Amino acid sequence: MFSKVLIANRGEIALRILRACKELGIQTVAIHSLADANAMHVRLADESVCVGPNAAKDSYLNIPSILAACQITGADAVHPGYGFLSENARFARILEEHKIAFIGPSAHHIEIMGDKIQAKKTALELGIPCVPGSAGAVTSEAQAKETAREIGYPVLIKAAAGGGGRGMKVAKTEAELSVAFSTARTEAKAAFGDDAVYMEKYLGKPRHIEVQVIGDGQGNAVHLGTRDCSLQRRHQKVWEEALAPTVPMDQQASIGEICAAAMRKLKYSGAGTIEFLYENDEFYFIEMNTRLQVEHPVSERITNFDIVYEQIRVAAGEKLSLKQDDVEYFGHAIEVRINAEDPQTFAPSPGKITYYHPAGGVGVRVDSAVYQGYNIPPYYDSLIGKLIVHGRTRPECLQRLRRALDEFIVDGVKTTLPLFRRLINEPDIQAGNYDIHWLEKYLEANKQ
Ligand code: MV4
Repeated sequence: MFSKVLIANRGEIALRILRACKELGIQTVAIHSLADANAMHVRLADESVCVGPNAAKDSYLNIPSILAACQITGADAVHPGYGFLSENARFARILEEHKIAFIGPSAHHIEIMGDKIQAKKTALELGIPCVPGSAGAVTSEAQAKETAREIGYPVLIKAAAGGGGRGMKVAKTEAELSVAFSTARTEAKAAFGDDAVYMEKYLGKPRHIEVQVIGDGQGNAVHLGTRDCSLQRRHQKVWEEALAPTVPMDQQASIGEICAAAMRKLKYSGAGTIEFLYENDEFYFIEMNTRLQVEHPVSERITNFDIVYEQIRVAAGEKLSLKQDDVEYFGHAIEVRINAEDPQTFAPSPGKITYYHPAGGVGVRVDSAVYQGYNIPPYYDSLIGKLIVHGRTRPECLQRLRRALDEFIVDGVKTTLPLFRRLINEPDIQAGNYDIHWLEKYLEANKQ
């Protein structure tokens, strides 16, 4: 096992990783920017190193500086958390070359899944169902037209280097294809420095459902069930549930097993998430994320399994501690993301938290790194905490969420808490009846 882990992240996820390290008896090193000198992750770690100024590109993304921090402190592993360097194959490779473990998949697996065309080819070969589309890159307008005729309109043109929703263009008819194709390529080039695009059938009202997996790189892998993350705004998730509320149990088991079997074949190491669109009772692979995700706690809650603890174990070369038969589901869990944002406009609301009273009690978990008196800096994302609630059933979980939202107080900055207090009363939310467009339509219809 590692003796010292450097946590290359900040905020609630840095704390989450710190807690797992402490339970494993591992020493911790926090890194931080100038702005984060007083942050909770710095206070709770055994050691800390300032790696640069406020901007993330100069601190949390500063590879030479982070590498120096590893060497100064003698850390033998790095946990990247999510965002920042978590899916940077070059960083994983540099650590490897310096005999420092990257707590995550191999640079090779990060690379395969980072290229969305290669990821889809890999998924198809592994027997994962995909959205009908082009066999690979589409390089000419003529080829785009031919592909669209095969799969049928509407079609979606996606950037190979994209993901997370950037650089997508819909064409509803052949008349729209030429403009969609050329703008998709131009935007892909501008955003990612790579104009490679591919095509898919456009699904009009899917849910976003993903499967949590974890492997040990030795051919063992399990899945920990599904999450429905359809409630999002501008590709930022705001509410996540496990298991996905509308998928029948036999289909939950079959899509999960397909994913776990694929990870065994790949000899995948670490935590991962396989993302699907779910429409007309069918799963269609879109992307794979080769990292721990923000919403991992809902899967932890329903399986009683510590994903971060296991990430560290497998990165240290240990075998996966459980088999698929050991994975059981207990009740229902929901996470809501508490952002320091205006609940109507979503404009960031940095500043000092003048009063902080988190919810508590049975079935409630709060993952947050803020405290009363903490000054939220304006330089990073606006997530200040996650409220995770559990119930034996979904209705019980919703009732507990309502109770927890009533208890939660954050004063001094605007937060998304009032949005959740409204959402919980919506019949569609109560019925689990929502797709990826539901929230944006709701916000548009309920502007004040
Ligand atoms: C799609 C799609 C419809 N049809 N692919 C957006 C983010 C990226 N991960 C994939 N995305 C989509 N791909 C096909 N073939 C609709 C989306 C999409 C979306 C997906 C998941 C969650 C929210 C979304 C919001 C808008 C569009």
